[in-house]
Amino acid sequence: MNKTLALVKPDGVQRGLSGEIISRIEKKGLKIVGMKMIRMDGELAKLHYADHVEKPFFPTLMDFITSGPIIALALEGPNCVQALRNLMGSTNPNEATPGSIRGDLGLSVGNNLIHGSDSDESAKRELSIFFNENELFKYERSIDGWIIES
Ligand code: DAT
Ligand code: MG
Repeated sequence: MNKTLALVKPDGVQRGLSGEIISRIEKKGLKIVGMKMIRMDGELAKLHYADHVEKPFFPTLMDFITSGPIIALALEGPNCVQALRNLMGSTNPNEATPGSIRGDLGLSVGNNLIHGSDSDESAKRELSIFFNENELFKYERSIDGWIIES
């Protein structure tokens, strides 16, 4: 089963929205197979956002993402990369549809509450930054048959 990485960003933690965000992920049916609270440092931020290091907004992004603790989640489920991206909504909360996390809870692109990997390839790379193999759990949920078509 494919995996993806979600981060509740510092604004989500500070605003007391971690539970709301994680709840939406759980209600969708995605399985949490790893979870930890950490504070990213500059080195981790550069590694995680390697594709954005040259972008004009990178210094702001770096300050923001290292400004407080985040919650990292390893998620599993069929098409979980796309499923999470759909739950998140567009990068800019002003363009994200109502019903999505960013569309319902955010107002600015720099404070958009949640990260989600954008492809299976980035998910693999990003998960390996935040989790060791022994921090990822393999377990069955008895409700899986009601969520996942066999
Ligand atoms: P996403 O988080 O939807 O995958 P991204 O990978 O393009 O979006 O960008 C990473 C983060 O950088 C994004 O969540 C918020 C910030 N960001 C992106 N574009 C921005 C912009 N034009 N101005 C300010 N911050 C931006
Ligand atoms: Mg991205």
